[in-house]
Amino acid sequence: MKPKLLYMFFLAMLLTIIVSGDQIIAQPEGFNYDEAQVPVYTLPELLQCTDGTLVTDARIWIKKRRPEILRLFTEQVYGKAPGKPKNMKFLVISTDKNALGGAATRKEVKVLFTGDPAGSNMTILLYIPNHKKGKVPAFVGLNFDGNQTICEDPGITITDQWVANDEELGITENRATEKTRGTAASRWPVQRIIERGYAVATIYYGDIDPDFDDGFKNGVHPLFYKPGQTTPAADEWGSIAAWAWGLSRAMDYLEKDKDIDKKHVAVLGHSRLGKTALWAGATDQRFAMVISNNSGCGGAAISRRQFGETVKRINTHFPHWFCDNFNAYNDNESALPVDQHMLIALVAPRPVYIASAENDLWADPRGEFLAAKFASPVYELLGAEKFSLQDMPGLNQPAIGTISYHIRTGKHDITLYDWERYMDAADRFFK
Ligand code: GTR
Repeated sequence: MKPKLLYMFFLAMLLTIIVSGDQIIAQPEGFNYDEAQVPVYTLPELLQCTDGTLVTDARIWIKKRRPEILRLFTEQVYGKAPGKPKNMKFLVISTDKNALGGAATRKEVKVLFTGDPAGSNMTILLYIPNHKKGKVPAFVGLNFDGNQTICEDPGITITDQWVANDEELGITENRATEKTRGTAASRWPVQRIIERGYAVATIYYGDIDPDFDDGFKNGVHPLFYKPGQTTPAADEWGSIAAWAWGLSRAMDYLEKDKDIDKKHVAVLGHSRLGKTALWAGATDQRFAMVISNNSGCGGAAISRRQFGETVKRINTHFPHWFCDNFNAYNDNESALPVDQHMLIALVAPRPVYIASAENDLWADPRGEFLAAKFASPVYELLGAEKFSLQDMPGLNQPAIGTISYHIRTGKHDITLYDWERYMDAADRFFK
């Protein structure tokens, strides 16, 4: 081999090792990643009520089966959440009409859950395109590390809530620093969203409930305890339901904002926040479109497949995410009265977008695809367009419809590619 060829050969080998190494890190060991090892399973009947009634028309779905499925997910999986707090108030804490070099108006709105400015609250960061006249459609989703991470914009208030320590970002005392500005910008292509004519709203999920298991002492749970209660009951909300509740409170605000077209607000989220977006969309029908980005186990993936992350692993690793009743299904998925295609069906007939990533085996891309496909009968029953795919599409070949799906190349993440597709779908349904 010529030296140049030899060099290129070694470079290629090195890259293969790095790429496969990335995959090993991303997919914990000791779990099934082999399609041939997926157990034979039977999904609960989507269109048959628990009492045997067949769901033969839209009325039976709306009046009987949908509420039943919603109740089963509530009591067995995510937990019951309260409604809108009586004394909640919104406080606009900053406005900049000339943000992003004049392209957008930036607002920050504090949601005071009890009305008390010193009490529990979350901050909505909102960008509205300046080039559009009248009300605009919007995307809303939670972020992982604070509003200041989504964009370099120095005007964004840095969260003062608990954040996870991160050596690289210099976070040691669970407090965010200046250094974190813009660190999640690749996940939030704000300029591009604005350019395409959409508003975007986001909230740090730790404002609603910090993401660690503290027995529900912090976050919003204690605001709603009955006298003497110290922890949610077995069928009451875990953190995912609390985060979804926060998204509904953001919707309470967006409905009132004169710049937002409240009939066209899409809720989206990545990973655990994708699970959250699906649950928010299921429980709150004001969300006109629901987007699940790599949501996996407890999100869009079929639990019974036990491919990648399992119910037991998620419940033991993240004991605060779901309600305690969900533990009964550890190593016992077949006993679940629901599976995740039924969660997607709760969104019907509103547009839903399920997205996977090629290397994200932990989230079971095929299980996410199948859940989208198996939700289709409800869309058809309600007179909406049926899912256009029989089999999984090729990489980067999006199928945009009332039920949309894509699997892109790359790892577990939310990227510009994903956002462009979500906006393509929104262009179709919101314009
Ligand atoms: C993982 C978890 C997944 C997913 C992910 C994330 O550790 O197992 O269910 O939610 O975290 O949210 O990034």
